Amino acid sequence: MVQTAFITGATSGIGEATAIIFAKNNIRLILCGRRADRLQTLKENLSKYTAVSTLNFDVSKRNEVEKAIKSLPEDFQQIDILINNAGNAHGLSTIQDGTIDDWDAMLDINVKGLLYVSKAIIPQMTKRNSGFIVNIGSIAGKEVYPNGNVYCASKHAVNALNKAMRIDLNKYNIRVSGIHPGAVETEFSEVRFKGDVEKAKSVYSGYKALQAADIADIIHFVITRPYHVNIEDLVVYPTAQATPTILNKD
Ligand code: NDP
Ligand code: 8X3
Repeated sequence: MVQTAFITGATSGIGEATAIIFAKNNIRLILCGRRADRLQTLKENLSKYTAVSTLNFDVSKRNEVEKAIKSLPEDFQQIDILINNAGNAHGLSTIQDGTIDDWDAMLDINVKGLLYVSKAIIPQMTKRNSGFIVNIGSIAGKEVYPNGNVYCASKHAVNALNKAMRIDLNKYNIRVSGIHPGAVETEFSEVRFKGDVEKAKSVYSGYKALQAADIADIIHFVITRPYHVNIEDLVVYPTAQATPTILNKD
């Protein structure tokens, strides 16, 4: 049976790479993000493989989320796979120096955004007694590191929600998986360092970081196991990284 996946944060990095591997494996796509131009380009590129619909909204705006999901064309309304991926770090500083705007952004997008999207999609899955939710956490959701404070808190929340979903949705036959990557070379650090490209590049220099396609490949593996198999939690590091702060650089 051809399945439909709803991917948040599909305009770059892990979300975009996941869209590509899903498309090549004949999974229908609902691609989401705030950058409409990128959604359009991705749709043009992937439509040769599969059916693609796009939704342009901000996950942290509850009304936008609800309105966008309600607006899906009829043949995209059944969502079999939800990839809760949208999110970013904003800033990297001590708790005493961090800004409340950055804290708001991380909690609103990484935690509340994930909840708003899930709340809109879970009822159709419980109704059908079937579905798959993949939550993209982070090693920041497993360990706290210096200056990571609120980003780590937001990803610890994702880790908790991943477990909570698995518990609450258990009786509905819904699979729930958390994937927690270490350093992945995407636009993530550019966002964290507010457009400072050189600083962002230095995060991934001197070693081979994970690539977005590595995580997408793992997501695809996880969602293609037989239905009775649920890979509930995966922590994925680059070989050069042992903990959030121990990195074997040249
Ligand atoms: P990118 O910056 O490349 O991608 C982030 C994606 O999230 C973009 O598509 C962006 O789309 C979307 N997004 C951000 N804010 C919003 C918002 N308010 N509303 C809707 N979409 C939003 O980073 P990654 O691909 O690396 O990050 C993807 C996920 O992986 C995140 O949850 C991140 O925390 C997690 N992660 C990343 C790691 C890394 O080292 N890169 C490691 C561990 C976890 P747009 O701007 O168009 O809205
Ligand atoms: C992204 C990886 O180590 O910057 O979640 O938190 S880290």
